[in-house]
Amino acid sequence: MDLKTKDVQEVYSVERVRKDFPILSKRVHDKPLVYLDNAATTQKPNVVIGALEQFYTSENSNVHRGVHALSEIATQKYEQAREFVRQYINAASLHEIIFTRGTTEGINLVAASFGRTFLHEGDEIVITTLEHHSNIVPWQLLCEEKSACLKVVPIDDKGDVLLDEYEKLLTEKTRLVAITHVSNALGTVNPVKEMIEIAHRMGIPVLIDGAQYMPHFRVDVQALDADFYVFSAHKIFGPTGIGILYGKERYLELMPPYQSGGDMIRSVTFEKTIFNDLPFKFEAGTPNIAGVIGMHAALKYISSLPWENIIDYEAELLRYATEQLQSMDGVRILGTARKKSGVLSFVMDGVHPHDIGTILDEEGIAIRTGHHCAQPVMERFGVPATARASFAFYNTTEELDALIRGLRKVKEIFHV
Ligand code: C6P
Repeated sequence: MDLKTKDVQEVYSVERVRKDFPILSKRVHDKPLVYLDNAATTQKPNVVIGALEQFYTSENSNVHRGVHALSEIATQKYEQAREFVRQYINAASLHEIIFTRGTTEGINLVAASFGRTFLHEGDEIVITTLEHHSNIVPWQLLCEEKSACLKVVPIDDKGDVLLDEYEKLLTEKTRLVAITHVSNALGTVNPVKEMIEIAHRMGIPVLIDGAQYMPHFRVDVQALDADFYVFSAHKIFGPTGIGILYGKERYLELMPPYQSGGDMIRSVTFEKTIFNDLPFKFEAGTPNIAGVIGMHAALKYISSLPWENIIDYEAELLRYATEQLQSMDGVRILGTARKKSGVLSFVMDGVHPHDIGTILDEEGIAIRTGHHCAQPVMERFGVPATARASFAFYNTTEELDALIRGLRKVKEIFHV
């Protein structure tokens, strides 16, 4: 079955793009792999695999430490990657780009450093029901430590945040708002620009969890006016174990180091340590150099793609899959927000999501089943788990047809 938007297909050739990802031609259980678990992690193009190999075969060395040739190359590549990230997200300064292990570490860094400095007894942090555990637990622990209060913005039955309630929750005691840009469990795209504006009117800084937004859209942190923005390279076709914390310089300057050790210092004596400048103050120890270089290759790759067409193409994939699922008896989609991206979460009457996942796996189809590290979302919808198909720009309608055939098989096996 073809996509309806022929124009999109003409400008954007999914078949050409698929050739860049070697794993996509793999067979699983002797069936062509249909990879629909992109919200968990994305596949890697040849250029990323090649960049990692090149680094380890001919450039491997530590950064910021040596005067020898290899160390200079590694340092140069590492810092060039930082500049590429800066441009990609349109940050004002290189001082605002911190390499982390990923989204989770970025949030933990802000909770530990900004949170411990600026949160006091009786203060409040505001999050939403849609958050991934990574954007709940660090704030919960911080609030416990500081005798502060975590407030949660409710969502409606479609999975949209209730903006009126959000506004009501903000008070003079709110020290930070931390919200996801896109929900990993439902696919809701939050109106974060509006939410940031509302918080800023009261002088409250905002952290955005961009983990699930970055694979589907381009972000401009200055246009958003986000105070902190975090994401992971592995969800944007780069390696695991590396990610970005963007923070406005004026906040990062006021924040103490998160971890301490090598590279984050200017001088150390047993009496006193003087910290290094930004961004190095937040990068203690030997970093994930290969990861940074791999992430750079991934960002270069995706920035060469026709984004306007990709956004339309992915919207078509989601529309098509939604329509197919809606027409299946006994299947309920969770998350029908005004604006959605990349994710289709569903339950099937009489079948546990894990059984759906196992039967689809036998057909070579990879989806995720479970609570998706978003248990409060599951609770809101009264289910313990869902089956979740999540898309990337390399997926095709043929793959969605395979998913639907697989689900019909599930229904046959379970007689539902
Ligand atoms: N969600 C999923 O299957 P890390 O693990 O640090 O790269 O990302 C954590 C994270 C934070 N926020 C959101 C919105 C996320 O979706 C994730 C990761 C994956 O949905 C793995 S649990």
